Amino acid sequence: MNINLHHKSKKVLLINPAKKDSFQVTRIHMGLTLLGGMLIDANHDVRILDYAFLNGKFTKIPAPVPELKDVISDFKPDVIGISVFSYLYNEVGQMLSEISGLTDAVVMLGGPHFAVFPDDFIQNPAVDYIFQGEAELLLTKTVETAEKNNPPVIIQCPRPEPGDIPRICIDIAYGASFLTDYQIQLSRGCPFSCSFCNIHMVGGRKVRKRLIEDCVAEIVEAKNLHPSIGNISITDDCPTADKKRFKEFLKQFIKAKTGCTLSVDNMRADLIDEELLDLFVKARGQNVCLGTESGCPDVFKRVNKGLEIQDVIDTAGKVREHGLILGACFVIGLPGDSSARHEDSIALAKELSPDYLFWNMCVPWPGTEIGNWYKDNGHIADMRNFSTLIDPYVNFSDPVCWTDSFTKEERIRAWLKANLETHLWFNAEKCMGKLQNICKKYSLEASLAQFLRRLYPEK
Ligand code: B12
Ligand code: SF4
Repeated sequence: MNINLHHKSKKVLLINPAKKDSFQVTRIHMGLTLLGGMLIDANHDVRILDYAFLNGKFTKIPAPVPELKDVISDFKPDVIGISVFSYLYNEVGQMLSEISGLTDAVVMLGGPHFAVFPDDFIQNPAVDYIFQGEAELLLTKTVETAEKNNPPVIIQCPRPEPGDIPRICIDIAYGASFLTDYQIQLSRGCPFSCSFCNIHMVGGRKVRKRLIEDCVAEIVEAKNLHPSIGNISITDDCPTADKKRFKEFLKQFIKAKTGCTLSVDNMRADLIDEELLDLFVKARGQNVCLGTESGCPDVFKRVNKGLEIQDVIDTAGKVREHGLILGACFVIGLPGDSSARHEDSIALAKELSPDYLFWNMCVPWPGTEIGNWYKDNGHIADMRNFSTLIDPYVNFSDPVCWTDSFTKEERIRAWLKANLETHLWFNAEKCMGKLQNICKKYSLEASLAQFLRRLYPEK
């Protein structure tokens, strides 16, 4: 342990806010657990309050979720750090007002939001520091010298090298003893250039590979300390960017006999082969989620994935042959998409018949190829507070981009139709009336009938 004796130990409260929606998070915020662990190593006292995790239905925490005001009055933090997702923009604003009425702790913001909206919150008097990028190399020093600032100090962070990426520390998170799903990154960054992705502004195009031995040792230690962990989630930007290395991880994970299952958030269809799937099954791998994007060949090609729809179909077949859970991730409204072309996506989803599926609404993040395309060819609304998914109770916000040939209303119809026809997403028991009304409004009675036939096959 690297104890810094030159500075007084600080009390640091790290927070991940959440919406009161039905989005379920089973894991504890990666960035906060890394940064918190680093601060602990530097002899500071740290707590993590991850409301996305604590509010999750699957978290099963028996006690009430701690309220921010109680935590602040009990823990009395010197520094409060908040992680900002763009879709939680409003919640962060509200939290900042609440905090300024409760404490004069120094407030720091960081997180993925600042990759796309670097100027946000600069005017907010409750904020003292804003970190842009990965904060590992600069946070400890900033905490140790923290002071109130108006306007906030903007800190542009250099990306850490793999050896500088610390271990995750979950012990300091409220509710950690109820954690069942432990997430880890074996690498950061991705060399590919999908048109909708802003990886060059987040993890970067260079893949920073951590030592496999260190990653496996970290998993083993986490499992020993927290027997409640039953699954390990790999959340790399592109875990199979180096296939050989990922296979090596699988071999070492199998040898480690942790007793945990393994899941991977996303894998490119062209970087999966038989040997990888065999090892994945031996490692108790559960699922493979493929970026299917669009079933229309022209729209798919324009994503720049460098593969064909047929590659996705072939890989999905192999995933099935290995008895694994198949996931698929579509995007509605990519450049070139239209109501008619969306039918190809629905057809592909029906052909693949995955076990789970996401119909994401397109978000033209600034700095991406599609962000530029929408500037020239369409309309862009505010991307803050927007969730790319429709929820099971038919709540959704308006699409944040559209074109004259694929309008906002047509996109909403496409969203509803896809979710009705390709999986059992909507909670009919709780929102049948709402579903009926919206299907009438968008002339989707036939799709609703299809949905109900699959939901109640016996009737
Ligand atoms: C794994 C993952 C998830 C996981 C786990 C997320 C988690 N809570 O840990 C799950 C599946 C739950 C998830 C959910 C969502 N995700 Co997600 N996810 C990712 C992914 C692939 C990796 C995240 C990660 O672990 N990164 C590595 C760690 C180290 O980075 P980090 O957590 O951002 O933290 C670093 C810095 O941001 C900074 N930092 C972060 N917080 C703070 C706070 C302070 C005070 C400071 C100083 C610094 C700091 O320092 C950290 C260390 O380097 C990223 C893509 C990416 N490359 O980041 C998308 C990404 C973060 N997700 C995204 C989105 C949109 C979502 C959802 C909103 C999905 C939706 N419904 O629409 C939800 C929100 C969940 C929530 N409320 O917590 C977007 C966010 C875009 C944005 N501008 O906000 C990203 C960037 C993907 C993308 N390119 O679109 N996600
Ligand atoms: S493979 Fe994934 S991380 Fe890489 S550019 Fe494409 S979407 Fe982004």
